[in-house]
Amino acid sequence: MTPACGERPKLLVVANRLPVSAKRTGENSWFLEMSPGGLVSGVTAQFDTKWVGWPGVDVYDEVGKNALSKALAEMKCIPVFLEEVFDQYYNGYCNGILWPILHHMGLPQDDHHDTNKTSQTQYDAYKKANRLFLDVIIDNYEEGDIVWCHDYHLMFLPQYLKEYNSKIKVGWFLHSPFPSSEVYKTLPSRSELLRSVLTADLLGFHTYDFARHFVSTCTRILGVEGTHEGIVDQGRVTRVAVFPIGIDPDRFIRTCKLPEVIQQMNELKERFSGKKVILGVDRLDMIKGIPQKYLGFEKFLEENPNWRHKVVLVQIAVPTRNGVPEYQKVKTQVHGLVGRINGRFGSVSSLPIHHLDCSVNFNYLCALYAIADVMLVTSLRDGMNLVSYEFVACQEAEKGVLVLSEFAGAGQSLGAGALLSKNRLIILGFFGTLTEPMHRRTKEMDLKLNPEVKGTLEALCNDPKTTVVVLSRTGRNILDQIF
Ligand code: GDG
Repeated sequence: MTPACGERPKLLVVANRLPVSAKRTGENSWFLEMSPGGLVSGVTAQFDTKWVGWPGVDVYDEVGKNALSKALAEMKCIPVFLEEVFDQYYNGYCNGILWPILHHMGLPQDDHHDTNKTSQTQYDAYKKANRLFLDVIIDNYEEGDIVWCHDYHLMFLPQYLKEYNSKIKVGWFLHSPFPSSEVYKTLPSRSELLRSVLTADLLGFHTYDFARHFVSTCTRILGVEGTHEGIVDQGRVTRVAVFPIGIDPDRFIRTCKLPEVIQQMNELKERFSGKKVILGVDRLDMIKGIPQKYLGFEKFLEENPNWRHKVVLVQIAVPTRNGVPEYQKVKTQVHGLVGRINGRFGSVSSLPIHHLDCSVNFNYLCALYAIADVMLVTSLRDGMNLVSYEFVACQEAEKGVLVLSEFAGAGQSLGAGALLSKNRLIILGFFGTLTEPMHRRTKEMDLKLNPEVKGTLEALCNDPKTTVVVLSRTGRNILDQIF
């Protein structure tokens, strides 16, 4: 049935991971917690939404699966159980092969041949996982529903959905960058994945550059026509558009006003009294450039002995994808760097780097954002980077500076291009008070942004003490310019 007049359309949001965390508390009981986030709050207001995805835990017994499905149903979530394929699909194909290619890193050395046994097994598991998603959608789909597929985990799903029922409205959104065709074409299954994605009705990307790379890649690899609307193939049009993701700034602003958070801020300020605080918040992923950040910081301390005990870098390095060898390597690498830098420049009473291998709770994260003098985002490549928005939202009382890699999508959304040439000037405002004219200029430039981004930014920029700094490289050669 199509929705009656006045009814909200039904949306099935399909993503690798459901927006919940699930913990088993008994044979047939579960504790569930919804993870709030931009996407969650953004879409639920406009659509009657159901979520389809992996629940984040392996469940092997039917009793457990049924109990979890029932509990999740109350939160409008539908689980896809992926136990049999998870390792090869998620750790293998998604995060070992697709993720590095989408982030311009190319294929890991062993996977350059179609015949490679491991990558073939992973590819088969990927297809199987996409079929498991399809099965769950079929069980829950009602005529007129819109199916919105998310990210590189689900590139075969549009094709499978359309083969099942060509009338289903399908959208696909990519949260990561899309690279140039020169990088993308190293993927053995490049054509199949593109052909599948093109069966969707609408494709979304964070930035214009990613969308443009996608269109030109389709043109070069598949020989289809790219137009200003999207891709035309044998008379059929797949629309390609830019929808930069945002955050819910009010949630951050509200949290920063909670007495508990204000107390945490005071404790942090006291703890770091007399020092400037540089903050990093990233999953411990190669794309986030954490080793590069540490090398840049080391170079700064090396060249500026007078700053050695006056600045601290607090890095929250959230563990992620532990099953993928490349992630284990980067963890070892950053631990080595932290040891070396703290060993070289620390003293009994003061360490330059505070590195945490864990996440912190939301309130504490907001307190850290609020007290930081500098937020250092050094992504080598990043789809958007929400951390940079969140920092700006929390900077109510302070006048910190966001140092943002131009290789994060946020660099474009926040009007990076416009600010780049003023880069040095804004940096000079770092430890001083920002002048009114500079603020006016920042705001004027914000107004040139597209309407979706403008809304978020206007809320973020309410506080005249906050500004955005964008730098052209990854942080390595940045700190000496700041101080
Ligand atoms: C992917 C793309 C794109 C982080 N540490 C803690 C914590 N977080 C939260 C942040 C933020 C989120 O995780 C991270 O989002 P990012 O966008 O910065 O990065 P990815 O995780 O890589 O996300 C990215 C995004 O998808 C959306 O499309 O922007 O480019 O890679 O919300 O707040 N939250 C808590 N404690 C932590 O320690 N509570």
